[in-house]
Amino acid sequence: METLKNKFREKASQLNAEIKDMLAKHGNMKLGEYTIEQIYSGMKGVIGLITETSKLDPLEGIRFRGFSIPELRQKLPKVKGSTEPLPEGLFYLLLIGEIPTEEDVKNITIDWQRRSNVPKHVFDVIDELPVNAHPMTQFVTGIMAMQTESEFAKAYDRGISKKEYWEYVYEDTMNLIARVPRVAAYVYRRKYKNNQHIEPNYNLDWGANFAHMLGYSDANFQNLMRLYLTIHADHEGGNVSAHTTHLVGSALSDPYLSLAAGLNGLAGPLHGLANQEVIKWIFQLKENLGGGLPTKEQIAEYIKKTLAEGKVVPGYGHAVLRKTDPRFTAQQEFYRTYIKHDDICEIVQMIYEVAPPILEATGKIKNPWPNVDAHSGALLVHYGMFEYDYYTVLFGVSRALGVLASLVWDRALGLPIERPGSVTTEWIKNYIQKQLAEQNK
Ligand code: HAX
Repeated sequence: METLKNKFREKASQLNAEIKDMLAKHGNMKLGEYTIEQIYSGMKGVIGLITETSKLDPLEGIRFRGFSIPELRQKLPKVKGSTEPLPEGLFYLLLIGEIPTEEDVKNITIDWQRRSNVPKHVFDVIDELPVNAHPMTQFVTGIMAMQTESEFAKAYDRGISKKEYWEYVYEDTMNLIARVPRVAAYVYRRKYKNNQHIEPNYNLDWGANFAHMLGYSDANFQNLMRLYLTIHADHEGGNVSAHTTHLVGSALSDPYLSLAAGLNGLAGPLHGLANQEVIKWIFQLKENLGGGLPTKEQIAEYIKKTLAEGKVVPGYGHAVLRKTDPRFTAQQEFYRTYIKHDDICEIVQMIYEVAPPILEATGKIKNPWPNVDAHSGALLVHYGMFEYDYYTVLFGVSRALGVLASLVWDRALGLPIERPGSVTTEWIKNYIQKQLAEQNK
């Protein structure tokens, strides 16, 4: 508990000294150039952010502090009898940069249990929303209502030194992570289970307790949650949810406001909402064919129809990745280990065999391979969670780990308010004319 904070203090002070020295010596070194096309295509490939927690390689996929997903499944502490890592361990790794011991992880579990009380008004505010409001709307509303608890906002209001910012952001981060599963589970039980809520079980770890509060007692569902919450946590800094949390935090909006903003970005269908879209798309495919398992030919036809209607094939493509997402592969392995046979998971596998050449043949899709969202829903359906419009909330609970660990680092490194330049198309046109005139001289 205090040891984690002290350990972070040490790491942050080391890195601050290194950055200061590096900037003094190499601050003027050029990193690269970018093109006009990159500006019009969402700044892809333009390096403009510092994110310490993870790095995405287009071919290899994500590495959390240098560790790949298969390495983490091996190295991070687990509960006895489980093959899946505890998300508490991933959080420690993201924050501190080292693989934690079992004791480090146990301390985090206990600390989060201690901090997990959600004030009643948060549930009251959620209850004011119509029950048919999207689960992400209810979840984010709950987080916004919980902003009354922000230690950072209170401390800033009292007046604190810049040097102390990270300490309060750390406290908010730990409180938020402790509390978001409770809010998320409340939304689930309110919307789908007649408001029959389940009290937390303090004998369980963070992921298993979340599964319990959702109403799932199967040991393998608990394992799935541990894996799910670990692999969805972080994907370097430029994705919409991470970048938004960082950007809003750069104005010194507190972690509650920053996380809520990031989660609103996660709720977009090109980002985290793709996980619900995948299952919706598969259910519609099955329905169109009158139920049962489709053939590969039928799946190919359905993909072509989706493209012809000007829609995206959900779960495929990525802004950075250019190969199968290792988060997809980890879920495939989970299926093979724990489930072995399930119709929807088999359809996911068939889509994986059929979709990439069709997507590639369009000639414009840069990455025809599946991303994390292509598989996650099928596993949830297997364990009885059919309510696919809830899936992005699960993603959001996990994403809180990564974006909040980064927010603590942002304040510890004293990163300033973010303010990239922008230009008009008129400006670009004039710039091109000037460059061409220069060249023709
Ligand atoms: N189906 C159909 N068309 C696709 C496509 C897909 N799966 N992926 C990309 N394209 C299209 C784009 O819409 C774009 O078309 P236009 O030129 O007509 O605008 C073209 O191919 C080039 O896009 P790109 O450069 O390959 O991809 P982007 O970096 O612009 O977008 C996306 C990346 C992930 C948004 C995109 O691949 C997509 O829409 N995929 C489907 C939705 C999805 O699965 N999103 C989840 C991504 C992972 C994630 O963030 N999870 O949270």
